[in-house]
Amino acid sequence: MTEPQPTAIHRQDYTPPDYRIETVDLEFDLEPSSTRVKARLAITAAHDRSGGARPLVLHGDALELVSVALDGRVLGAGDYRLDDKGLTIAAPPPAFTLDIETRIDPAANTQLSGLYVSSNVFCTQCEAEGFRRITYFLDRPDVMATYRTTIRADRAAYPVLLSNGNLVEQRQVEGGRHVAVWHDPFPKPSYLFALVAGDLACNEDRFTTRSGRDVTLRIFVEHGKQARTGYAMDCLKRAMRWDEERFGLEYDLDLFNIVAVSDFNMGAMENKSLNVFNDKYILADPEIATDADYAGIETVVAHEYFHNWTGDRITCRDWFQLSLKEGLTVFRDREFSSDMRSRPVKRIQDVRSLRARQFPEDAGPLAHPVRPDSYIEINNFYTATIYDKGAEVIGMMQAILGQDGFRKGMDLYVQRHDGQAVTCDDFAAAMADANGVDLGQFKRWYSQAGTPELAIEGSYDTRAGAYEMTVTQRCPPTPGQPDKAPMHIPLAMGLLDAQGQDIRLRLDGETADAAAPGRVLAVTAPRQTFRFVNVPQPKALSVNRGFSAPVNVTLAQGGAERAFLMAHDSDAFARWEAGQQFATDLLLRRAGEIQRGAPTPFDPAFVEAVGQILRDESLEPAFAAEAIALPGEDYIAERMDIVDVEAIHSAREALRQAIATSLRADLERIVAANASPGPYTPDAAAAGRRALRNVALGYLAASAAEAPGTADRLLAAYRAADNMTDRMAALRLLVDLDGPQRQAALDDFHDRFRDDALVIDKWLALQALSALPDTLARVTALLGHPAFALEKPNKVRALIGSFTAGNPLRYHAADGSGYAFHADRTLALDPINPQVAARLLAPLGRWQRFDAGRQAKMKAALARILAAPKLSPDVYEIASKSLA
Ligand code: B3K
Ligand code: ZN
Repeated sequence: MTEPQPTAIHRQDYTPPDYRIETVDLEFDLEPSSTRVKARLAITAAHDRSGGARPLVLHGDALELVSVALDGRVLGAGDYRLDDKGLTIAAPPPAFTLDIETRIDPAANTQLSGLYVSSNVFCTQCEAEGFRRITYFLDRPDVMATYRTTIRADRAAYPVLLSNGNLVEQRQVEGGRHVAVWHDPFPKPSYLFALVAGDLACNEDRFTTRSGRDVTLRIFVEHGKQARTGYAMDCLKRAMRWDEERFGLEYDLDLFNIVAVSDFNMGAMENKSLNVFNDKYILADPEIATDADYAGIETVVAHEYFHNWTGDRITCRDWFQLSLKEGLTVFRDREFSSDMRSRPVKRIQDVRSLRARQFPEDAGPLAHPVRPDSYIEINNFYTATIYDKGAEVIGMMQAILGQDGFRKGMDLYVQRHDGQAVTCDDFAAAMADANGVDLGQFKRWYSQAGTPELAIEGSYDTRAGAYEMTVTQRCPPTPGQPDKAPMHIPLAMGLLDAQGQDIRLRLDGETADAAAPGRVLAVTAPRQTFRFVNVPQPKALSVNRGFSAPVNVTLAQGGAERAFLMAHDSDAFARWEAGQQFATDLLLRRAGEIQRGAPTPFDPAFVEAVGQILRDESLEPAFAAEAIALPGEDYIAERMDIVDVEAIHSAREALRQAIATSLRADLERIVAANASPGPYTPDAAAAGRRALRNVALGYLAASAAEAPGTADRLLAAYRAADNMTDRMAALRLLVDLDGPQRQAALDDFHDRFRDDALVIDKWLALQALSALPDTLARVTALLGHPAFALEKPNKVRALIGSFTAGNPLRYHAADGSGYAFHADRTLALDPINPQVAARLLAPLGRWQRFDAGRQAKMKAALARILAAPKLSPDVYEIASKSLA
């Protein structure tokens, strides 16, 4: 590389800002290719000036400076310094007004950070550091100001003009333009600023808060899409009510706006009172959205709304504290979805995703603590660790303190810190102080990266009637952290008797009234033995119930014990987990046998246990669907010493076939019994029946080789579907089967939805996920399809992301073609949208997990990326850390 390499920023170097900005007055004159922004900032020195004034260093990126004036005096070139990082005034007075005028080019902003244009709509994305691409500013979250925003734009092209807070004034002006003035009374950091201008349709509703505030709710979308906003609106109202009931948190303005746009770097953004969303998380109707899409909308709408308190009213002091708002808000949206749907099923799905995304991150070169110590590009740290492990950490606090204790801690947190920018330590202190507990050791969850490993052994002493469980904890080394101190791990567990009932457990030394059918143990030492007394002969040990801690557990358990837990554990999560671990044992064993060329039959006890689930009518269908679904190829890969994608795929296919062959009648009965009873409804119960039916259909399709009619059957299911869930389920199975039926369905799907960008994303993704050997060739051809564009993040994620992150079998082709494709796409995308390019890069960094041949090819792909001139800091950081 010829350019200087980007440098890292360290948490320990944090210093409070030298200047405060009290008020911000913004004036936008909107033109797609030349927008003028006037900013008037009221600035005061925050430092002791006895040693003299300190320089004011304002951030700026890709700005054209038109003028700058201090207390009304226009500054000359000698009065300030301008470089590619910002604008510096050497020694300003203690209190002054700064007027800055900049010019920007939103139409050319393909990074989608700052102010940009998406399908003729002006919109902003300022988190983390996009505001500096609008004007020069102290663009850091601990600088909180009140904003007044004036927007001037062509009235015909941009009839809707929105910003944060309340609309103060709207009027027409000369030249066919109009003006809107917004004022946000709540001080906020610049990353929560938002502006939207466009020709948008609106769905309006109302919500009355529990103290009687009448709030207008509006969801703005492209014209013609209003009918698809009903579900999101319903979710919003339910989320508003839920936050009042569960946490006593009420909405604080008279207006709450949501705008959905088609080009967005992520899911959505919680700007104060003006949330901006990716279309994907707003638009739904049964024709275009799957049950998973509906669930995603519910979660994301709630998540962004919940940020109003955990993020906006109380924000982060610096970006190292990102999980303060993200982990907590994910925890809150999970609790909400659990209350709206089935709690165990939600837990299962969250754990699946934690294991698929966060555990690998924590075990690879990009591992970082929930509160990171350094970063090069903060946008690279919107990770599964910050979000999902962060939410696990909050969930463990609730497990330790109980729901009431947790609520007390939340109340104290809000009471202490409303209107402030604070740290993860402040949050933990509120929890500890409200409950009079010491969370000192627990806080290592914030500072230590890596997934702890628990080795558990249990033994029963018949004569003494005692059960001893010994737990050894170890946290593997991660980059920069070779040695770890022991963690405080809340471990929920129980013992089942031969009837499958929970045995009441009390620890040696506890009084009899401490006995309870399940316990949450505090695992705190490197090695610890828990001795339970007065225990009758147990039949099975159940650990980490409810996934009480995000750890990997090693527990030697035979198939019979796992099958017993699958059938009897009182904790639904643990029943599911027993099945997953049983299947994992079988799949790892079969993968090894495939490598040695000598497969042996699967343990019939597993297939029988699956059959029992299919026949158990007391189970909720959504749970049964999860319980019979095998662990994903990624999860099995994580458990292998050297990943063998082909052996894993073959082993998994073989187990699917074994289940299909043995349980055909049960599976057929499930498919028939759960056929859609009437018009589609997105509720959890109906979605659960569809899920169960479609998993069963998937097993039946696994035996395609034996049952030649499979492709016809799937095509018929595709055609008969009256909703997107069933249509996609059939098509997902069909894309793995080469033949005319596959093409007929794909063509039909494309023709039916060709004008619907969101649905075409599904069409792109399905083809990228196909197990067929020519998938990469098809994906490469689709890059040239008119439906694809590198400028559109949803398209990139659908086609490229689905292939690189969702299709291990074809991505890891032994010839390295998948890796070369990935490097090529990264290099093409980086100059357009570095955030998205960097986000997609993680799979290449997992090279340590593969055989020597693949390792060499993956490293070569990374090296080729790193050698490119003008690499963004985003891609540089991920690629260089991946190679380290
Ligand atoms: N806070 C935003 C994410 C911003 C990502 C910036 N690269 C959405 C959310 O977590 O709610
Ligand atoms: Zn968030």
